[in-house]
Amino acid sequence: KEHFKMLVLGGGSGGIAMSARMKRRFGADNVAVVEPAENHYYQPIWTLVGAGAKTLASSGRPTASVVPSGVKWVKSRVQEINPDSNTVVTDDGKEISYEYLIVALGIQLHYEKIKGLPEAFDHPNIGSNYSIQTVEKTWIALQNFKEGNAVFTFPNTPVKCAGAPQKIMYLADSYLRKTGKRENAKIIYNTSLPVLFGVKKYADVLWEIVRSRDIQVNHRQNLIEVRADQREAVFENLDNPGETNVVQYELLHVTPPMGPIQVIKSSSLADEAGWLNVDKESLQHKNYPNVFGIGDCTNLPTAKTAAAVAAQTAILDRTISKVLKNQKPDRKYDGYTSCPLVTSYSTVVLAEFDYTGQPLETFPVNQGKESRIMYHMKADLMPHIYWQGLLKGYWGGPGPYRKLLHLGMK
Ligand code: FAD
Ligand code: UQ1
Repeated sequence: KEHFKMLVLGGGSGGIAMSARMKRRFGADNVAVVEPAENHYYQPIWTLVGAGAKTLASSGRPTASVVPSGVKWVKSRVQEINPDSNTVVTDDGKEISYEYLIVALGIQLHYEKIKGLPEAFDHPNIGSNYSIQTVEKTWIALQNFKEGNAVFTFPNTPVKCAGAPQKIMYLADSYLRKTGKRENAKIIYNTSLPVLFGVKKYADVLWEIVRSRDIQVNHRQNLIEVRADQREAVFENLDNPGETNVVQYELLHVTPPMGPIQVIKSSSLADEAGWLNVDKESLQHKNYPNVFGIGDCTNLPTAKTAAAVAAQTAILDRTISKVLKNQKPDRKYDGYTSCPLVTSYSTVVLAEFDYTGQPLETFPVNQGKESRIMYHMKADLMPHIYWQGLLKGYWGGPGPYRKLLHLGMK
């Protein structure tokens, strides 16, 4: 049986960033990360991959190249977590024990919960930016589009990057205008939510954009079935259960239902809903003080993004340093999260907010406006910050820069 002082579950954004930080704290020999995937992907760029502005290949690197050197990569899937005995079991039967555990397993995609999926992805007019297998299909569907309805969905579950389901719609609108096909298109956003975006300041801007670009928004519409042969998408009206609406589509972009990771859900680390049950300020587990959580797998009541993960890495690193000294965690996570709302091939509205749902903006300008500079930040600068900063344990979010940039300003 192998033993590590610090064991990290999941080699995604949070898991790799924390592995780098824990290597500095414990020494590489004492740290291991469990991750089955051969490649690590920078998921935020998939919005642009689906719109043909970046390649899928540019979004991935071998996992071996992002696991910090000297840290042990256990190339397996975690199958069981037993926090009462400080052990985990992998799918290939290994048992690993730990002194401290960081859980960074992400969120589960559930395409199969929509009738007709995933088989419908074999048809050339349906795509989804949320998975490696389907993101390039979005771009194919967009290029194939001639006329008719272009339909975009938002499911009836929590999701990661809640802006992404509509970013691809604005890009599609831009693409169809550029290629002269917009007049023959009706763009429809069918969302399960009662709002367009959770923070009023940014929702107001998005509503202006939706109106000026002639996009139809339907609330409380939840995709339940895709009949790919007939090109029909079936939605249920969440305000009137049993009532369904069938929409004919020429292009369909699906944002799948999502939920907690099964291995967490079936362990004693989960809250009633199945998410990892952590303290929202320290990120320490509420019942197991040697267990910590980060990112999409947790029940932190903020929007699930890589930007949130970045801010959480700095807090969690600090929390763990305190726990090691038998002191109380002191720095508190404020719920910082950010969503660069791509509104065309050259503009972004940079939403940033915290637990209170109030804007918490980095730059001393009004970010509630479409901006070209912010598009470059998203498309060209952010990937470098991700690979060279976040994953190496140096980038802990823009908090310190926000304070600098606002010096001397009210
Ligand atoms: P992940 O990075 O998803 O990592 C989870 C890891 O756990 C994966 O590597 C997985 O293989 C592994 N795993 C799962 N189950 C097991 C198991 N049983 N055993 C071992 N390992 C396992 N964020 C932004 O900040 N800005 C954006 O603009 C943005 N846009 C996005 C657009 C799209 C289309 C998508 C899909 C996401 C976007 N995000 C964005 C969200 C961002 O990618 C995630 O919030 C972030 O990656 C979460 O990090 P994580 O470590 O919690 O999970
Ligand atoms: C961020 O820190 C981050 O994580 C690396 C992202 O993920 C891709 C983001 O999209 C954003 C916007 C941030 C926040 C950074 C700045 C400079 C506002």
